[in-house]
Amino acid sequence: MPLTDLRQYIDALRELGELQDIEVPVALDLELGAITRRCYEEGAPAPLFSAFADHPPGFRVLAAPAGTSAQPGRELVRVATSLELPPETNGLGIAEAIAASLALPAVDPVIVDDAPCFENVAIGDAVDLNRLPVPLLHHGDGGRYLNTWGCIVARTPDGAWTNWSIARMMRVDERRMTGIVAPEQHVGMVAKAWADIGKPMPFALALGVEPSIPFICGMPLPAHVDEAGRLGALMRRPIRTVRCRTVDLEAPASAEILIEGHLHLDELVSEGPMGEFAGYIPVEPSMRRPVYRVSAMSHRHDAILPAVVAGEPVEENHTAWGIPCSAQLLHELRSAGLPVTAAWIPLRAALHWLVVTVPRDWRRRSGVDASQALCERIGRVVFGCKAGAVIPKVIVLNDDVDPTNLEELVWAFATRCHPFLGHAVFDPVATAPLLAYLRHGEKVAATTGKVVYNGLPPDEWGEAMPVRASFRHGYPPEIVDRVKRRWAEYGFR
Ligand SMILES: Cc1cc2nc3c(=O)[nH]c(=O)nc-3n(C[C@H](O)[C@H](O)[C@H](O)COP(=O)(O)O)c2cc1C
Ligand SMILES: [Mn+2]
Repeated sequence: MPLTDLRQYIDALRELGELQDIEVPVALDLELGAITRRCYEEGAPAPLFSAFADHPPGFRVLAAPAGTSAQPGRELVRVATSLELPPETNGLGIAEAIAASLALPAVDPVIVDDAPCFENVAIGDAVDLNRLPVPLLHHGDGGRYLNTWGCIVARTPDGAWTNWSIARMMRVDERRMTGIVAPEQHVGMVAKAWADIGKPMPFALALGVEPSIPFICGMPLPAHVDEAGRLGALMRRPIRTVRCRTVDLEAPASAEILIEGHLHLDELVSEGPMGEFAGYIPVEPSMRRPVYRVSAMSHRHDAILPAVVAGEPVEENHTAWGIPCSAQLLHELRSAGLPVTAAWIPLRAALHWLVVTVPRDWRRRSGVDASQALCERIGRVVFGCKAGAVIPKVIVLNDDVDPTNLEELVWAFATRCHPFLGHAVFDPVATAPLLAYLRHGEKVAATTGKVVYNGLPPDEWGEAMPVRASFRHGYPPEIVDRVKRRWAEYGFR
């Protein structure tokens, strides 16, 4: 069943035991954020808040829309459901499905005549962002964040490229917002193209859209690729869009709330800090960031604002940015002719690690004969593409290791990496400035040192590998079967 709006997704979550309706009034001031953090950390269902102790009625908030679940075997059920995959699909399965769609032709969106968000429309001076239930998410945030999960639509002045992406936005006052507009991100590139012709950038912010959209907004596709067409290919149907009222853009027609206006790169106000994907509220105080001036706000009756409370893994940065990022890197590595079994950003590594696994016969398949040379090639591909801009550390392992299994990963990294032989070091190399440990000068220069840890067997072993001394790997199948069969007979329960 296609899930073409947020309300259908909420119903699907409720049926899967992944939704908690919260009817008692909850404070927008920190209480909502604290509840949501606890949900992430315990794998509890996504909270749907319908009343606020410190805000008038009329709106709801859905938080943790793509958090992980404590249900056994269903850790990523919210992600899988958002992408209309079976609820048990694991991380590698989700990444493979996204990567496979990159080989398909784009399916462009269709423009529909009307959308539910136009049930209530305010234009110009009538706009009041304070009507929305905008929470104070973390104790220490520099403001209230209106956008943590919305789709920002931006189009180049020549009309050739329409980008959809996620970047946080803080409410400033009734008709202004501010947020991160990084020059290396596509919204920053499009805004620069408008600034070059002396104009502010028209934008639309679609909040509370159909559940698949945030996953394409978080995906680091190459520049000049329209996210909407890629999502159409992934979902095997065109995404519905609708014309905005005050800017020449189309936005996802499923939006609960639609905000339109112009981004002024030359008008700066203070923004942040805010709890971030690496797991910290940075020590840097607030920054000067550009202003989004709002010209229209539309919303459905009883509209639902989505909320992500970024921080220690696992939250949506790790699922909706990290998993599509894994998929894009898998695609880039394979397109470069490398024999890669899996490319996976462990959810708990907060996009600071990428694990790449290769089959034992990688020499024959790649034409490369030394493991360090293979690591160098992997590093050139990863660190040379947009998706790898954020990744500082790559771990290369044989594909007997399941990179989604943290116990196996810790053991393999600890026991297979020589402390100083065989790693590929790249220094300096371009970086996204968001990494948690970067020094101030590195953030300003947007360069740092990066590394590919070589966890492959020593070259002198050839294709030989030590036998894994474990129940699962170290015995003939008939012994494993016999032990499993007789387990209760031995007296174990
Ligand atoms: C929940 C969530 C929040 C995000 N917040 C930001 C942000 O504040 N700033 C930013 O530059 N990227 C942020 N990202 C990552 C971008 O969405 C990602 O890099 C994406 O590739 C950007 O789109 P683009 O490739 O079209 O530039 C966030 C991703 C998610 C899923
Ligand atoms: Mn893009």
